[in-house]
Amino acid sequence: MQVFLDRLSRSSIILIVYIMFYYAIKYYIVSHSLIDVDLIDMGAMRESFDFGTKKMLGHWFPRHMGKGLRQMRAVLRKIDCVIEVHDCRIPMSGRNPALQMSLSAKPKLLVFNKVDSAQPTDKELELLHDRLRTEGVLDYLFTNCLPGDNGELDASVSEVIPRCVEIINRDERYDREGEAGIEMMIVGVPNVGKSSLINALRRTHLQKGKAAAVGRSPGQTRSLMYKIKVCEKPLIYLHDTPGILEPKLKDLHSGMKLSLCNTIKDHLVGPAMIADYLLFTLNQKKQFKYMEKYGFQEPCDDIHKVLLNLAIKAKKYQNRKVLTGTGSQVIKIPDYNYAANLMLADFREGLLGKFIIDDLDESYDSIDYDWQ
Ligand SMILES: Nc1nc2c(ncn2[C@@H]2O[C@H](COP(=O)(O)OP(=O)(O)OP(=O)(O)O)[C@@H](O)[C@H]2O)c(=O)[nH]1
Ligand SMILES: [Mg+2]
Repeated sequence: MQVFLDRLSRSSIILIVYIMFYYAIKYYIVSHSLIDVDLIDMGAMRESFDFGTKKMLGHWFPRHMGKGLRQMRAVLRKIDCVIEVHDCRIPMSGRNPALQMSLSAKPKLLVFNKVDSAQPTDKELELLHDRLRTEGVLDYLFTNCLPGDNGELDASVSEVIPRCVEIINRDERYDREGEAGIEMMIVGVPNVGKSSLINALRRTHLQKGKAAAVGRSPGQTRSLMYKIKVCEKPLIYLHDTPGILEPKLKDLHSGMKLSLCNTIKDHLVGPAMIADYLLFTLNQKKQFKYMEKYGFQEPCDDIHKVLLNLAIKAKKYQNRKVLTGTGSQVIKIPDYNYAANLMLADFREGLLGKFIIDDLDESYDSIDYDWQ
């Protein structure tokens, strides 16, 4: 009996060692063959982006946007100047024609915020200037509302109020004798930094703390915030508004660019699809910082390989139930969703390159839009 037990325990140890060895080899082969994915050469880069069967992006026009628009129209009469804020990375596709039309009656300053993430070249500044001039837009500024490492705000913020005052004084309709202060409204698509600009202006001109809530994801400001004081001399109040998207997006490329800049909730388009568009854009724009960031030897234009690589490197897997001949089994597969979200977060933090996404020398048709 003792001999039998000894043999049994010896053979079970051998069996366990064998199984462990088998799985170790299998894991090594699978993980290494996936990590060393064949990253393809530059010749095979995509010329255009295939949206597949996706003809429409998920629309995001929640109730708070409709309410915000109504509130904006209600106070518009009292407003002396509108500050229209845009994400500088998408100076063309990020502009909402519906908003532009509804507020066109008022003097306006266009602010291209997040200039730190766009880092426009002289050539791009020239192209943008020419485009804006053809639209009759001469009043525009670039701002960065994020404090620097020393905690100081960028000098661009202090240009906003003097420029608005100049625009208001130039306007013949301005006659507010006896009124207590100038009232301005800040508008734009979600997440471009409207509330951040208000806080930055308060800090610059009043040395006061934050008055408007700021957040990383779109839809932070959900209803109009009336009369936030931003300057004492002259006395200026700003109305903060919720970001408003067009109910109907202009085209798929504009929609994807808006998604890349986090103005549309990611789940409406899908992180993997946005990550694919990001990869396509990075390669098109020859922004290859991602190679160093993710340890690739060469550029790659295949989102499946990239996401697989990132998920395996981060050891992120998902359990997936599959049916086999002997019943259902749970297997681990690399977590694409985690990898896609990681890529998007890296891009939005500027870790994959800081550049203008729109092609400024490409023809851009501003569309007639019935926003009512
Ligand atoms: N890189 C960079 N990020 C900025 C700048 N201004 C704001 N942000 C960031 O952009 C994000 C959105 O800022 P908010 O001020 O909440 O934007 P918003 O337009 O008010 O957003 P909604 O209220 O959702 O429409 C936050 O994470 C800010 O820190 C900027 O100049 N540069
Ligand atoms: Mg806000």
